[in-house]
Amino acid sequence: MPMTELLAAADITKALGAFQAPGSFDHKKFFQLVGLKKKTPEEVKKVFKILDADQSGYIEEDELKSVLKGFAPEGRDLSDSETKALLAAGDEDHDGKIGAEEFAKMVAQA
Ligand SMILES: [Ca+2]
Repeated sequence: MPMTELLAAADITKALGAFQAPGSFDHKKFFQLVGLKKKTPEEVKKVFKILDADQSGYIEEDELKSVLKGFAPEGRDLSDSETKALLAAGDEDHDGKIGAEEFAKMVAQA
């Protein structure tokens, strides 16, 4: 499923544009700008499944690094420090990856 079936293309463009500067990524503001906050738990789960590119059931570190590309192909890669910060923000059970429930919590707390 393309991300634009779940989120408005204009919101994705706006959210990606807000964090173009390296090191500027803020997942809370991003989730708000991209419209995720307003989505139902079912829709948030569908977004999670798109970001879980290899369908492993988790968003691993390499998928986090390219998480913005999951929203649109022109999204930039996160820097290593942005990737680590994002993982640390969501990885409650410290298994080094983000599960669906952890992702839903990140969105809810944004
Ligand atoms: Ca995965």
